[in-house]
Amino acid sequence: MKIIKLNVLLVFTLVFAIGCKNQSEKKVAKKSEQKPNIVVIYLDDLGYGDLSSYGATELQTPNIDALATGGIKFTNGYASSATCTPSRYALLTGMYPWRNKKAKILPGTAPLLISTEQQTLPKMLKKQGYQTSIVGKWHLGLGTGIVNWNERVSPGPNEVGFDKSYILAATQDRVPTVYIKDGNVVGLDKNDPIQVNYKENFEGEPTAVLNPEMVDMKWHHGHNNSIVNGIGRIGFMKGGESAKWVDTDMADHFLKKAQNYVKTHKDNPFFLYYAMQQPHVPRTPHPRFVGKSGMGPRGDVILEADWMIGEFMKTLKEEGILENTLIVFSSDNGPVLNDGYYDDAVEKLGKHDPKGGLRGGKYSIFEAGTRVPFITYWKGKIKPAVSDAVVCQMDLMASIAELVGTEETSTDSKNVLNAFLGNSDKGRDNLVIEATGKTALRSGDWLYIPAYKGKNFREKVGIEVGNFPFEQLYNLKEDLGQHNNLAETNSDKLTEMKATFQKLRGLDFKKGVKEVIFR
Ligand code: NG6
Ligand code: CA
Repeated sequence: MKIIKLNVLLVFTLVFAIGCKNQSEKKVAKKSEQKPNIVVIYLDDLGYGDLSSYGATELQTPNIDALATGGIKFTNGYASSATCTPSRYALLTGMYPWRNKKAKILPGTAPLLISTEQQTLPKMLKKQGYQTSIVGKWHLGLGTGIVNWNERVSPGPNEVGFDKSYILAATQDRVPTVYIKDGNVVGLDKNDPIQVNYKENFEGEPTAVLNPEMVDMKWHHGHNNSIVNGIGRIGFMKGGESAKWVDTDMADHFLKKAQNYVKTHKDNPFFLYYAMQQPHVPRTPHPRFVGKSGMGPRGDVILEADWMIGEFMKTLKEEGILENTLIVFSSDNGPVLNDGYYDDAVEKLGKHDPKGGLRGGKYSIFEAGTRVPFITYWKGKIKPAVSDAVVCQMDLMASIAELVGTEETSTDSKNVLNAFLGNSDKGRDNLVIEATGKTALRSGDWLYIPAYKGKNFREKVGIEVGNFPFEQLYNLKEDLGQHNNLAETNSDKLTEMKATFQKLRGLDFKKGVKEVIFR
């Protein structure tokens, strides 16, 4: 009798356990179904005023505008920095780049900047069951120091959280000018190995400075080392002929990779970091976009990028996942016209204002360096609005963590998910922005820039970088163009801002910090 009772109990427990397991499996399946795909579309050097949705009248960018008018268009959206590498570092790690001294514009031979131990956005998402991928520009270093480009290059994106990677190593103007898939150079002929050097040329190899007759796009400053496809580059490269990219095909090439990724991963939640190369130099529009903007190659590649994004959006729609995908659109730093090549960007600019009324540009601690177009779009989920909330790309980590249900984030990243989804106008209270190693504080409507050594006007690129031997204080709400320095007249605000800045930067100014000078 006892034995029978026990058996009944056992069967009961078993049935109950199986039932529970099925239920919990169902729950997991349902939960993962609900997890949205996340796509970050990141442009390179696109300015605050370069889109028609951000006030441009001389350029029409209908596809990006559709994201801006169908989502949240941020008017106070920031890259962490006024150059590429530090901004990308902050975006992917959720950490201020000025905490890492090596987070500066990197050569193509630099070692990986992100530690393989570090928290990253793709790592966090991977843990939550996401498939993760990067297509496009990397510029965060590869390998550990000396890279052999003819073997698998590691560590790289795949070692810091990306399941898949299809990248250009540094920038379009830097060698090696090849695509790298999951660490391997694409299309490499082992009998024609690649060698890369940033210090000296390889014997007998032409350069843009010595062989101007071989160059189609004249260099203005820098960009006079190895010649690839008639364009002088930064750095020297030998071999790898069959692997060299075609510059004018790059946008189509990356688009195809991004589309294929979506098509093959649509059944499970994915994270795609689609890092486009436009409108960084060298600006090489595909022939079908040449002359389309009337503004020369810079305008043409912005139209090209806009078209690519339209095609990419069509793919999300056709694959039936548009309503389950959060799209974040932004740029890594502000605009520059002449960044080292004669390409008519200055001459054909006309009435267009890439800065959109801001002061400065790429490399600048003034607003145009870091304030960039910033859009979140999620069809059916985000109600269209314009938001003045101060948000930074660094905040994607904490905000997306909240969205996918984890607390594993990074210290500098702020959870502004409600602002990203349009449920709140509240962004961050404070943000330290950075430009070529110099930092400043945005707090509320105010911007404080310490006194800095060095010249304000960088002649070669024609940009005011913001260095003055005195402190600057601006009320951005009343003075977006930063024309009216209130440091002398509003000493209370100045003192308050300085105190916050010192606290956030963790610097003891009394000990004498070389870069930052107080009166
Ligand atoms: C600079 C390059 C510039 C651009 C920049 C990186 C020269 C003279 N200038 O050093 O052309 O490549 O680095 O841009 O070489 S970024 O957007 O990737 O930060
Ligand atoms: Ca850039």
